[in-house]
Amino acid sequence: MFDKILIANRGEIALRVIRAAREMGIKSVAVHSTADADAMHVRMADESVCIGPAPSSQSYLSKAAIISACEITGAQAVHPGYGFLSENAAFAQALEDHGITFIGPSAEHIRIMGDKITAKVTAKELGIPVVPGSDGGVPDFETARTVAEEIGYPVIIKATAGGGGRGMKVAANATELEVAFRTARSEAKNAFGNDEVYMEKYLQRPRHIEIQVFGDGKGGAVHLGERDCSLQRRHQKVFEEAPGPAITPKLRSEIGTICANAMKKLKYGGAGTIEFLYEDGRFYFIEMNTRLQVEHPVTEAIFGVDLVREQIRVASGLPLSFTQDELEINGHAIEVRINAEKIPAFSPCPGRITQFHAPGGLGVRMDSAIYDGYRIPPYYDSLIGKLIVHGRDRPEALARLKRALSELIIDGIDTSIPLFHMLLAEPDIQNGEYNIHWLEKWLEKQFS
Ligand code: MV4
Repeated sequence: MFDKILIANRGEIALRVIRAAREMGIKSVAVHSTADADAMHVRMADESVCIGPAPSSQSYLSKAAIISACEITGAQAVHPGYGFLSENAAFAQALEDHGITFIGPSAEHIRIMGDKITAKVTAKELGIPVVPGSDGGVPDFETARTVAEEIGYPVIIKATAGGGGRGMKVAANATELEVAFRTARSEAKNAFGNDEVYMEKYLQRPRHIEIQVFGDGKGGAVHLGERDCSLQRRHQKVFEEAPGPAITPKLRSEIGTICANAMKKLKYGGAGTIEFLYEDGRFYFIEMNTRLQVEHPVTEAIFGVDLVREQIRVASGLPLSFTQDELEINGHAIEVRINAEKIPAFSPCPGRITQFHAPGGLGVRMDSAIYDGYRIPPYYDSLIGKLIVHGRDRPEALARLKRALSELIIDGIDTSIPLFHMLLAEPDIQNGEYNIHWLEKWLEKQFS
């Protein structure tokens, strides 16, 4: 096992990793930009190194600065958190070249899943159900029309190099297809410097369901059920829950087994998330994330496992500390993302927090790096905390969330907290009846 690890991240996820390390008797090294000298992750780590100026391109994204920080401090491994360098194959490779362990999957697995077409082809070969569509890139409009006639309208055109929903176009018929195809290509070229696009059958009212997987890197793998992350605004998740309200034990076991078996065949190592669209009882693979996700705590709550601890164990060559048979779902968990944003425009709202009080009590977890008097720097993501509640069932989790939100005080800045009070009053949310379009439609109704 490692003696010391470096956390190449900031904010709540840096604290999350430091906590797991400390419980395992591992020393932690924080890295920070000049703008984060007073950040909580710097105070909580055993050691810290300043790695550059405020812009992340010169600090949290600087591979050379992070590798130097490892060498200065003697850190044997790096946990990348999420975002920043967490899915950067070149970073994983550079660490390996310097004899430092990347706490995550192999550079090769990151690379495969980072390319949307390769990921989809690989998923299909591994037995994962995928959305019907083109097998690879669509080079011209004639091909696009042939594919569309095969799979049937509506179709969606996606940029191979896209992500986070950017560069997608929907076409309902052949007339729309011509415009959609040409627009998608030119937008992809402009946005990503790569005009390759592919096509899929457009699913009209799916849920976003993602399966948590974990591999030991040696051919062993398990799944930890699903999270329903359908409540999104502009491809930013807002509210996540596990188990998914629409997923039965039979569906979970079927798709979970498929995913775990696929990870065994790949010899995947570490935490991963396989994203699906789910509609009318069927799952359709869309992409795989080769990192720990923001919403991992809802899975931790219902399974009672520490996913970061498992990541560190597997990276050091130890086996997972549980088998599939030992994993059992206990109750229901919900996470809401607390952002420093002004509703309804969702405009970032950095500034000084004059007062902070975290909620507590049974089944309440607040992961945040803010404190009284903390000044949120304007350079980074607007996520300032996550409130996670766990109850014996979904109604109890909802009641607990409402209660915990009523205790939470964040003064001095605008946050997304009022949005959650409103959401919890909605019958569709109380009944778990929502899909990927619900939130944007609701926001339209509320605020226009
Ligand atoms: C789709 C889709 C419908 N049909 N693919 C958006 C982000 C990217 N990861 C995949 N996305 C979608 N792909 C097919 N074939 C609808 C979306 C989509 C979406 C997916 C998940 C969560 C929120 C979404 C919001 C709009 C569109």
